[in-house]
Amino acid sequence: MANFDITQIKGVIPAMLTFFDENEEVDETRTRNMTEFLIHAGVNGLYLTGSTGACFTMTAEERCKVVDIVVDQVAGRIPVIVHVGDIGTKKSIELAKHAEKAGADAISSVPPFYWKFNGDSIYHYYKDIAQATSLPMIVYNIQLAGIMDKNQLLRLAEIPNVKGMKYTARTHDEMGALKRTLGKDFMIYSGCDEMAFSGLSFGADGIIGSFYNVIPELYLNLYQATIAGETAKAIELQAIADDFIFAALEYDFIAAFYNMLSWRGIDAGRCRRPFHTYDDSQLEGLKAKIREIQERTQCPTLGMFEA
Ligand code: MN9
Repeated sequence: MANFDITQIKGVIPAMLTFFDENEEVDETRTRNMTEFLIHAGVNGLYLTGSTGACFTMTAEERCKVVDIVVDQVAGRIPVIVHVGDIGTKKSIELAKHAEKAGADAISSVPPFYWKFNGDSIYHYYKDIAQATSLPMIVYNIQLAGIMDKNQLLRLAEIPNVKGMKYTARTHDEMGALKRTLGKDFMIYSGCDEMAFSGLSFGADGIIGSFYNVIPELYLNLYQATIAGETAKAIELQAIADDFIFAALEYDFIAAFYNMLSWRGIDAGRCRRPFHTYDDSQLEGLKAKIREIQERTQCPTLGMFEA
């Protein structure tokens, strides 16, 4: 049973990494530990088995296993969204049904990709999945992928059970217009961590992204400052976050997250290939950059990374 209504899902929501052991198998202990770490940091929800969670490297059974572990560990304390996207509708429906049975609060999906599906096929993909459960569906649009335009998104928003949108883009004019058109109860989540302040300023109810795995505290402060109207503070925090993100983007950043977590004292294990597990010695430049940003800004979150 879901514990939260979609309108209660807002704030800072990490697109959670998936944790593996030395044999690249889903690691239950590490998954539970990371869930606790994020809850104690104060995050407002979790987004599971998305692209940051390496879902396209995993079998359906493995994805379900991650959902079962995290939902059990969360135990209703914060909302859980499960990404069920895949290229096959039938596969996504199975993942969606499992998410509902497991006790997730919402599902989400990227559109089917690889083949260039037309608007009708994409519409039916979402409709079929949304009808398969009673959970709210959060459509995931990556503007840069160029798969769905504004009219297509508005059409999807008419499907019963489509109650929100994760919108990843570096410009927010269209996202703001969607929010104004679809209204306050249609939830919009900005999905570009570099643009969190902008997204929130243009009406997003929350932010879902990968960097909230490693610097959740900084983004919680940014979110609070933004909703409190403390613009100067929010912009300053976004600038610190951006320096951090741009440093990480020099690397295979999803892979580097596992090392970064270990610098915060969390045993994150290895990542699943083709994500390349870095040896710390390959990331000396990144470590030095984080230290430099911390010394310059005195940001307490960055102070939690071992020097
Ligand atoms: O979940 C992520 N976007 C994509 C949202 O994966 C396309 C972001 O968190 C990015 O990883 C981040 C870095 O560019 O903004």
